[in-house]
Amino acid sequence: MHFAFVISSNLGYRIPNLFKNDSSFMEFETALQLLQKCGFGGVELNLDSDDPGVLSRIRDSILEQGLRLAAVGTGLIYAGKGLSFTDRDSTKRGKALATVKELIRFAGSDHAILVIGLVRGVPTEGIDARKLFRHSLVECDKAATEYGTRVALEAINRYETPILNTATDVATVIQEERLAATGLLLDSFHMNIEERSIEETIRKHFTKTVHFHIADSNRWPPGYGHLKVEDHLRLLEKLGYNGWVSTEALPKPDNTKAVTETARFLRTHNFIEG
Ligand SMILES: [Mn+2]
Repeated sequence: MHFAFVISSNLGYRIPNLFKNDSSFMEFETALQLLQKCGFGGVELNLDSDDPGVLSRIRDSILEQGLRLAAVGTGLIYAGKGLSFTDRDSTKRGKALATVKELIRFAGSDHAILVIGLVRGVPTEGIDARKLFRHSLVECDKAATEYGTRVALEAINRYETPILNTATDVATVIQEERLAATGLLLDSFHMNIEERSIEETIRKHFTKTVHFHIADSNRWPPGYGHLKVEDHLRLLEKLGYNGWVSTEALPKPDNTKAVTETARFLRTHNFIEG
């Protein structure tokens, strides 16, 4: 089990968008140094563009800090740019899919996971969201097979999207569409809202789980709410989970403390050394 931390312009350690703002690289590198110092092995990034120059600069910065790219999130394509797999405008859907495919290629070249979360969108009335979303998933799975990337499809709580709220919803789509390169992303914050039991969900879907997000009940870093995140991690460890666990929390109490307090939590419960 390896530990990463999200850096992005919304969740995690919050920095300005790397594609819009050249000076944001200063803040990005400060964040990377802090992760390295605190004992994290990797970083998860939410990206909303496929500009090759920026992507290669991102890769260089991560490697320079001795970290690994754990995962690439795509939610900002929707949250920041308003593009999604279920938009009523086919041009917008096409742009969302093309960007995600390029990011699948980028992730694959570093053996990183590609996360499909909110890029599914929030469908408006009269849209066959199920059909559109499944079409995009099949396309992403093909690209992932081609580039040797693994796609993690996330169950997201009902307040953010009506599409695939539970782990069972996600597992069903993967099975029905025979997605070979796609597995589940379980997130403690979303499971706390949608699932009857977080532990039972982990056990039931463990063999298809390829990525894991942690945050506490209030989406603050673990230890700030009322979830027993340490029990979820202990169970993953017991089951032999060998993938990444990324902390995807709000930058609370502030950017730095979100990282240092998560590291303290992981050390206290003997998940990282130091
Ligand atoms: Mn998540």
